[in-house]
Amino acid sequence: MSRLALVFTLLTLGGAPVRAQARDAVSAERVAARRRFADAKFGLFIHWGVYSQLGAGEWVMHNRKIAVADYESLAATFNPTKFDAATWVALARRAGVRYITITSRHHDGFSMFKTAQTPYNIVDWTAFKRDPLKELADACRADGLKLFFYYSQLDWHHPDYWPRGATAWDNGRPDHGDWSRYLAFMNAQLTELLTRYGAVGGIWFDGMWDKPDAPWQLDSTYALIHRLQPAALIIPNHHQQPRRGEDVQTFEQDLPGANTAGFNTSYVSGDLPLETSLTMNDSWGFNITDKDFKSVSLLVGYLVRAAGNGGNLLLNVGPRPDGTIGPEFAARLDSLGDWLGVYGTAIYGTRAGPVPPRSWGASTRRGDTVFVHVLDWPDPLLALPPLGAPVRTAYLLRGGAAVRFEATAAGVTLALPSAAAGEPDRVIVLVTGGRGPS
Ligand code: H79
Repeated sequence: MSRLALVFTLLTLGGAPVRAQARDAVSAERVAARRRFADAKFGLFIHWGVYSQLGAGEWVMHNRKIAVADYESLAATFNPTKFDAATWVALARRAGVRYITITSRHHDGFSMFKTAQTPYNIVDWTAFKRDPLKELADACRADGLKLFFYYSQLDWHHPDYWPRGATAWDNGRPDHGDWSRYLAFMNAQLTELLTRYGAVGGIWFDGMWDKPDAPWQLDSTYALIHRLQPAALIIPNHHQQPRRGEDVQTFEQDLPGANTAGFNTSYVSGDLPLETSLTMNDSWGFNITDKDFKSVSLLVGYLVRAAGNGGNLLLNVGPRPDGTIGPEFAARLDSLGDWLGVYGTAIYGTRAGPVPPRSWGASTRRGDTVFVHVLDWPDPLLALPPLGAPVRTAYLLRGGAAVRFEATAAGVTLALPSAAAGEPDRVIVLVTGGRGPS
């Protein structure tokens, strides 16, 4: 009996319920891919599709109760002649993201890639005739960026998405359909995405919350994905506790464990990588009237607090229908890249630090090096709880000036230098371990 089989047997012999994850035999490739994902810390989310043309977000078909036939006409006019994958990848690089996650098919059901499963795709349905996901996959590979595909399980267009879920409306579809054919359609599309675009980072599922109790047969879909690409991660945005076969726990518009959005779970996985997805304004898909853009310091705060919670930040842009990314998005991404150029060592490759996230900031760590991120603290002294290891030296990340500190049994007090103008995060580097300061 292999060691794995023995563990299985021991776990199940007692008859006690075993947590799903304990039964999940995770391949070495996925374990390594999860570690690389957690190291990456910062990704770029891209919501782009037929809906971008109406400039009212990716839910416009639902919100305006657009009939399938009318949306099909809209889809036929999608022609993003200014799309250039290399330009997007160059922006992503400047921003300092380590991966891109792009909508391959959103709830509107339109495939943004060449697919043999339906003519309702960008190559066969539009005058554009190009496959932007192929171009993006090639550009990402050339630049060493990982590419993930967002894939909606919910579909407002496909006749076999039946019975319909919570977001259904009378949009002209027949009142019948074949669910098993829908599952086969999805599995066939996923097979295309995992065999025609080289090695992908993984699949980011969304929309299962429309019919949480439907027979999704996730086990077989997940097994298919793991078989086709053993290092591809499954990132489900179902707002529930992670299930067997899944690799990352997501939080939509919230930091791990928080639920300001109203649909996240307070459960936080202790062993899976975490990811917070966040809009830069208030919309995922291009929204021409939404100018409610977050400031650069607020975005830095999200990146720092996500990392301090042990998670990644997946920050969204909604490109215009012509394929360009608006200046509000680009300027913020450039600024974040500039910030990471100085402070990135306190983010990339880190894990949650010894001080739990606080209202003043967060801590990250890499090995014996602890990074204290002071985002919002007006006083000259900052008291930390015990760090679990003596502090050998303390210095400011920017410039390297020594930081005075005092360690007692009750914790470590730092004497903070004042923040430079426009500095959203004062990062104090604590080198810990050994026998402590002499
Ligand atoms: O792609 C972006 C959004 O379009 C998609 N996820 C991000 C990344 C998303 N949209 N909405 N949601 C996720 C959550 C929606 C929840 C609700 Fe409902 C839809 C609340 C009310 C309508 C689910 C379905 C709960 C009730 C009905």
